Amino acid sequence: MQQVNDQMDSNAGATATHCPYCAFQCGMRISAAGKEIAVTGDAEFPVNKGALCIKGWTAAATLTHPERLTTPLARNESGVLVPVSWDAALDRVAQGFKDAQGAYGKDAAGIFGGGSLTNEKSYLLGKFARVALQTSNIDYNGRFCMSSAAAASIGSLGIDRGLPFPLADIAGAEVVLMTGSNSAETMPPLMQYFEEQRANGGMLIVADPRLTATASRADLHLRLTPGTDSALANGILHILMRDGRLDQDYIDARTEGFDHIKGTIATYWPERVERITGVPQRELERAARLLGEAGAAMVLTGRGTEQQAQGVNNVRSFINLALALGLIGRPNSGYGCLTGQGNGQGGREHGQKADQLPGYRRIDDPAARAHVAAVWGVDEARIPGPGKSAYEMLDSLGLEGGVMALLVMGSNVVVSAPNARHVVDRLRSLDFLAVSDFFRSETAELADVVLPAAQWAEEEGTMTNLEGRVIRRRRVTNPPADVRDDVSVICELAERLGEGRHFRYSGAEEIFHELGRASAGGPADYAGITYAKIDANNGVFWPCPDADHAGTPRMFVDGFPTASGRARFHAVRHGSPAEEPDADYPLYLTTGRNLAQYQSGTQTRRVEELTSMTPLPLAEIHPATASRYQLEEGSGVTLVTRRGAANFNVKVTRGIREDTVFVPFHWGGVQAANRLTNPALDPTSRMPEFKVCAVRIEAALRSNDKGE
Ligand SMILES: Nc1nc2c(c(=O)[nH]1)N[C@H]1C(S)=C(S)[C@@H](COP(=O)(O)OP(=O)(O)OC[C@H]3O[C@@H](n4cnc5c(=O)[nH]c(N)nc54)[C@H](O)[C@@H]3O)O[C@H]1N2
Ligand SMILES: Nc1nc2c(c(=O)[nH]1)N[C@H]1C(S)=C(S)[C@@H](COP(=O)(O)OP(=O)(O)OC[C@H]3O[C@@H](n4cnc5c(=O)[nH]c(N)nc54)[C@H](O)[C@@H]3O)O[C@H]1N2
Ligand code: SF4
Ligand SMILES: [Mo]
Repeated sequence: MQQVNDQMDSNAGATATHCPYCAFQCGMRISAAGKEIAVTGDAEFPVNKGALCIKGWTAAATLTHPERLTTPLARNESGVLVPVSWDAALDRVAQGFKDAQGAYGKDAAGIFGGGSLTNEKSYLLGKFARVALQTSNIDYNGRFCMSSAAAASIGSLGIDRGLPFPLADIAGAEVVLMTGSNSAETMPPLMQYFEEQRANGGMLIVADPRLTATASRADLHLRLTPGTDSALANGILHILMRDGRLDQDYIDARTEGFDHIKGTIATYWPERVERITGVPQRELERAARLLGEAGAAMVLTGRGTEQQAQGVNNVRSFINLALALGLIGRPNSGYGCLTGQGNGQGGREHGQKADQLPGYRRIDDPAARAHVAAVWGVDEARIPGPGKSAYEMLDSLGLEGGVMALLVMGSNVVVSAPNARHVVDRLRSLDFLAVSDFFRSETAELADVVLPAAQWAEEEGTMTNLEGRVIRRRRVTNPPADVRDDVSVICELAERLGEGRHFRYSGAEEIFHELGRASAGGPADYAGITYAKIDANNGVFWPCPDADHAGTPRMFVDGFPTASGRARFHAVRHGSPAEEPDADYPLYLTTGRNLAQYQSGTQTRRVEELTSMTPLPLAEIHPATASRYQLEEGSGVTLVTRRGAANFNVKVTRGIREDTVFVPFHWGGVQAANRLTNPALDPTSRMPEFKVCAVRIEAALRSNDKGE
C-alpha cells in the first residue's frame, strides 16, 4: 500500500521515527541495510533528547526474529493452526463475523483493539466496527490502562489529555508529587526531566507501596498501603486547608464545588489518615508543607493510583488537591496522567472505545453522531450506540447476548486481562476468534485465524505521545513478503463484508486527513494537523483546529472546557478495595512492571538482551514475611488468590511493605500474574482492580518452574 519512505535524513543518513513501545515515544534514527537494522536515539527530537531505554535500543530485534509470523494461519479440521493464503484467511474471518451476526444479531461481532495501534489504525478500527460490522461492541486495552484518569479528568477539567503541558515544564516545578508511577523503570528517559528539576532546586515526592527505583530518587517517599490513595490525597488537602495554604483566589475565580468538598476533607485528619494509609503523620505534614510552600507544583498519577475499582475517585482526589492549590493552567504546574502505551493517548481519542466517536466525542451525543456520519457518508441511524467495556466484553464471550465472533488487534488478553483463566474459558467458548499479531501470542494460540501484521518500522502512521504531541511513525523497511499491514487487512475485510466503498484509501496519510475531518470540532481536534506540519515542528500538540493553528502545548491557561468554564471539585470518600486481606488470604497483592519487559511480553520476551536481564517473574517479598514462610531469595513460590494460583521466584527485598507482595505481569501460563487479579471494576471507568487484591503464599513447590 505504501512505499518505503524515501525521506532519509541528510545528517544522520537514517530515517527519523519513534520507538514501538511506551508513550514516551522516544525519537529514533533507523537505518536498514538488508537484514541489518541499526537503531540510535534521535538527539534532535526534543522529548528524549537522544536517550533510549534498553527496550528501545533492542527494538529492531523483533523485526527479523525467527519466530515472527510470516504467513496467515487457520485452524484445520484436526484443530491445528496451519499456513493458508491471505484470501482464505480473510474469507474465513469475514464468514466468521457473518455467521455470528446472522445467528445472533449485529452485536455478536466484537473488536478488541489496543493502544499500540497508530491513530490511523485506531480510527479505522472504530469505523470498521460501526460501518462495516455495525456492531456496538468495540473496546480496547486502554480500558485496562489509564481509563480512570481519563474519566476523572473529563469530569473535573472537561477534557482528558494525559499531560496538559509539555514535559519540559517538569524541570521548572519546585515540587512534584508523583503517585503510583515507577517511571524510572517504565519511562527511563523521563527521569532526565526530574534530574533537571532537582538541579534547579526542585523536590520530588513519590507515593508507592514499594521503594521503587523511582521512589529511591525521591526526597520524600510515602509508602502507602495499597488501595488507600484517595485517603492520602484527602489527608494532604486536609492539612493544607487547616493551615490556610490554599489558593482561595484561584478557587473563587476558576473552580466550582469547593464548598461541597470541605466537609469531607475535614474528616481526613492526620491521625485517621495515618491509620488508613500507613503513612506517618510527620510525612503527611511534610508533603503538605512542601506542596503548600511551592510556587509551582505538579501532581502526576500512574497506574498504581488508577488501576483500582475506585481509580476514578482516586484521581479526582488528586485533582482536587491540584485545584485547591491553584496549580492547573499555571506554568510549570498542574495535574497530569503519565499515559503508558505507545499510542495510549491517540488510541483513546479516535473511536476504538465502546462509548466513543472520533475526536474524543461521545457516541450518544446526537451532534457528534451527525457530524461523524456525514464524514463517513452513512446514515446517522446506522451508527450503533455504546457497547460493552473491555472486561465486560471478554466476560460476555460465547454467552447469550454476548460477543460470538471476535477480532483482537493489538492486545494479548490471555496474559493482560484480569482473572485470566476465566478470560481463557470465555475465549474458548467463542464461535470464532481472529487475532492479528506479529507473533503467536498466548491469545493467538487460541485463534481460528491468525493474521500476521507489519510492525512499527514497516508501516506509516501517526502516534500521539503522553504530552498530546502528534508525531510520525515512518516506514524504514518492508515487511516480510507475506505479511500485511493492519490498514490493508481492515480495508480488505470491509470489502468482504460488502462495505468496501467506505474503506478505500491511498495510504495512511489519506486516512489521517479523514480522521482530522471526523475529529473537527471535537475535544481532541486534529483538523489542522498534517504530516507536513508534524515534520516541520517535531510534532503538533492537539487541539489544533485549523491549518493556521500552531497546536496547543499548554491547556487550561484561560479556562476549562466545561459548561461553566470552571474546573469542578468532587467530594471523594475513600472506600476499601473490593477485596482486602483476611485470615485465608492474609496479604495484599499488587502487580506492575519490570524495566526490561513490556506488557504481555509478546515482543520483549523474544529479545535476548531483555530476557537475559529479566528471565523470570520475581515476587517481591519483605524479609520478615519471607522468613515467616521460610522463603529465601530464589525460592519457588506459589501465590494463590480467590481466582487462581501462579508460580514465581522469590526476590527478598526491604523495598516492599511487610503486608504486600508485588509481581510483574509480563509472563503467561502458570507464571501469569493475571491468574490472580481481581476483575472488580470501577463503576465509571470500568477499570479492573489490577493493583489490589488479597493473596496467600503457598509452599515453595515448584522451584524455578518456568511455566507451561
Ligand atoms: N518497562 C516497561 N515500561 C512500560 C511498560 C511495560 O510494560 N514495561 N508499559 C507501559 C504502559 S502501557 C504503562 S500503563 C506504563 C505504566 O507505568 P507505571 O504506572 O509506572 O507502572 P506500574 O508498574 O504498573 O505501576 C506503578 C507503581 O504503582 C505502584 N502501586 C501498586 N499499588 C499501588 C497503590 O495502591 N497506590 C499507589 N499509589 N501505587 C501503587 C507499584 O508498586 C508500581 O511501582 O508503563 C509503560 N512503560
Ligand atoms: N496484572 C496486571 N495486568 C495488567 C496491567 C498491570 O499493571 N497489572 N496493566 C494493564 C495495562 S496498563 C495495559 S496497557 C495492558 C497491556 O496489555 P496488552 O493489551 O496485552 O498489551 P501488549 O502486550 O502491548 O499487547 C499487544 C499485542 O499486540 C501486538 N501488537 C503490538 N502492536 C501491534 C500492531 O500495531 N498491530 C497488531 N496487529 N498487533 C500489535 C503485540 O505483539 C502484543 O501481542 O495490560 C494490562 N494488564
Ligand atoms: S522509554 Fe519508552 S519509548 Fe523510550 S526507548 Fe524506552 S520503551 Fe521506547
Ligand atoms: Mo498501559
